[in-house]
Amino acid sequence: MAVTLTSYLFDKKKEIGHLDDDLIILINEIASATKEISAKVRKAALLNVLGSAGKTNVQGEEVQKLDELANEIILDTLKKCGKVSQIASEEMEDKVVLSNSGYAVAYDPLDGSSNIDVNVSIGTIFSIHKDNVLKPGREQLAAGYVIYGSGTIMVLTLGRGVVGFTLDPESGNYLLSHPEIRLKEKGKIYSINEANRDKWVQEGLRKYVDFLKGEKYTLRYVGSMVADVHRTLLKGGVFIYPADKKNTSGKLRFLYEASPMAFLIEQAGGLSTTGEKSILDVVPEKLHQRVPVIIGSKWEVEKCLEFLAE
Ligand code: AHM
Ligand code: MG
Repeated sequence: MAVTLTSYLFDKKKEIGHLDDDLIILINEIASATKEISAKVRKAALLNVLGSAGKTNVQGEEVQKLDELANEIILDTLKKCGKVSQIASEEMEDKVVLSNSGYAVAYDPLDGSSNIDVNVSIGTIFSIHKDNVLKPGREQLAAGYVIYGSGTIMVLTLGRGVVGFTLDPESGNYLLSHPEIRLKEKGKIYSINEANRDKWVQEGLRKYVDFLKGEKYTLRYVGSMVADVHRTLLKGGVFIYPADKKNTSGKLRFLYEASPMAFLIEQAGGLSTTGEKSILDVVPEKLHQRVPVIIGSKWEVEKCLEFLAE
């Protein structure tokens, strides 16, 4: 019999101390919101929601109509579910404070926006803390993403390994399809926007990428973090968004991109680093702060650190 997300969560309650009924309800509510987003993504070209919303977000990036729609679906769900203290979103300048205690959720409603209009994989990323969103990644109680690819898959960690659920279009349920996601110790793929090579601040990074080429690695770069991390989790290798001359702390945001993805990668047996320390040890000061990201298989991340230290 297929295991639904809900039955999986109730089953894990005995093992995982912090997994209480409220957290289970919250994760289920987030899952429901992503089902709605998945349906909109699949029909986007018919709903007239493709293209730009005609404005820029707090980071100065162009907002897509579907970004806005996805943000509203999740925001509405979180506000109504009664379990949430704080909400932070890539699409909102300030956090929403609902109460002093409860679960704090940071999310990127639709990551990889530039891929929306061309029907390439995009995703929703979420991170759950106790009470306050502005906390180090290591204190996350749960984190995950939903990839809207050829199928819709939710990948989740509760701090005890990583599992995946595939949305069954017939029953409308997320069903356990990846009971244990473990990263390979070493892969064959590197994933970085190499067009920025001349702008990278560290010479060691250029040498590292050249080294991987010499080792016969292949390059895969979707430009949707969710898709690039999903592939890295399942096939191994390394995903990097480094600091460059334009983005001096990299491009990816800590709270709802780097921190949840680093938690998933480390929980699957991989490593994460900013180049200086584990991404999970960064203490965030600002809601939308950015951080360099190097995540993936242990061998590649350790090798990268060796090159950066030279
Ligand atoms: P977004 O949140 O505005 O979609 O931007 C984040 C995305 C990531 O999904 C992806 O890894 C990165 O931007 C790609 O950036 P670039 O086009 O500079 O390579
Ligand atoms: Mg994003």
